[in-house]
Amino acid sequence: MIRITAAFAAEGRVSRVREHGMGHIHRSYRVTMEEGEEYLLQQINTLVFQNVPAMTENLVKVTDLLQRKAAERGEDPDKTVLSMIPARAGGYVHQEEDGSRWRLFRFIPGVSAGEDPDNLSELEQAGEAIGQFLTDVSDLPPDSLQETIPHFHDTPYRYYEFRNAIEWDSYSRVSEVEPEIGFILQRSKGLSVVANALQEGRLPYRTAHNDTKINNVLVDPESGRRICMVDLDTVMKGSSLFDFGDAIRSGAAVSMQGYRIPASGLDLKRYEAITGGFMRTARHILTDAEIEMLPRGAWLMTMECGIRFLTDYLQGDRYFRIYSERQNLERAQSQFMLALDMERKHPDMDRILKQYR
Ligand code: GN1
Ligand code: MG
Repeated sequence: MIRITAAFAAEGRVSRVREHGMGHIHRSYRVTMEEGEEYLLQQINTLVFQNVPAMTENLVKVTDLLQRKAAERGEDPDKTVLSMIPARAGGYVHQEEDGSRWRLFRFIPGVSAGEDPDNLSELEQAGEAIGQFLTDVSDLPPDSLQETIPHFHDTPYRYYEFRNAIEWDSYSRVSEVEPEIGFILQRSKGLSVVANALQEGRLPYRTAHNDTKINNVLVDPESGRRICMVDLDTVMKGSSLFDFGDAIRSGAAVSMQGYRIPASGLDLKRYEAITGGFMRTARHILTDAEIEMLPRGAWLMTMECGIRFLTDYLQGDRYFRIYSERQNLERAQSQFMLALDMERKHPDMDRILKQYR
């Protein structure tokens, strides 16, 4: 790690390296220099992000814009916007002899939101951060960014991949997951409602973050205020429904006891906190149709995520990093229970949203 860090234009000598975070995709390390400067060293998962140049170009565009926006607001961009440190050999990506590819960010001190899910004001801050992000990047036309992961939130396509995984059954796991498969098949029509609305122009495409898991929001541990969004690799053409939806999926869920399988439910207080924050910073850019469909976005992101976990389980856990054998199945089960609870609570979700229009 010391040698790899030296491939970048970072000042000083490394004094400490620690593994950082629990992301499912890249491997990240927090690097502390003798003088106290800190960086985030990241090994890019090139199985997931196959077009590293496109991903890097997007990142440059997005971080440049965010830095400008932060400066306009009178913030110190170094403290509130992710920025990459150039590689000494040129560009922003360093390739090792073994083919692994690395990049270095300035480290932004802060903690991930959602660690204490009962902290409603923190969830509200996270909602605000996501809405602010969407507003900031609305200056970038959706087609000005490249597609870093094809079909990322193309739910009908995710469903098609899931059907293929059942067909192949390469790991003989299909018979074990019949109830989960049935749950998805029953809901297959609903999976294309948002995709159709986008295609037919009833919902606008926007530049979106697309991976707004609540722990991708950084907050200041002292003041509790939002700092920024991290994990910007999937910033590209998307929809406000995806960003709102994934925040609710990940930040408003509460784990439920007493089931045979891992189960989550929707906590309406957490939902309200995130919704209130999000609407405060995003309302003015959203169309009526978008606002109306936000709760459906939450359900859709939950179903889609469950389908992706289950597909990965059927395909032998190639995508999401696992720490135990059935973890992707358990992750999927928990998403489906959450989606089911959202179906029950849909009227409440609508009612709460209306208060913030
Ligand atoms: C992945 O890396 P992480 O954990 O922030 C995934 C998201 C999923 C999430 C589920 C690029 O995000 O789409 O919603 O796991 N990111 C990518 O936990 O696939
Ligand atoms: Mg992450």
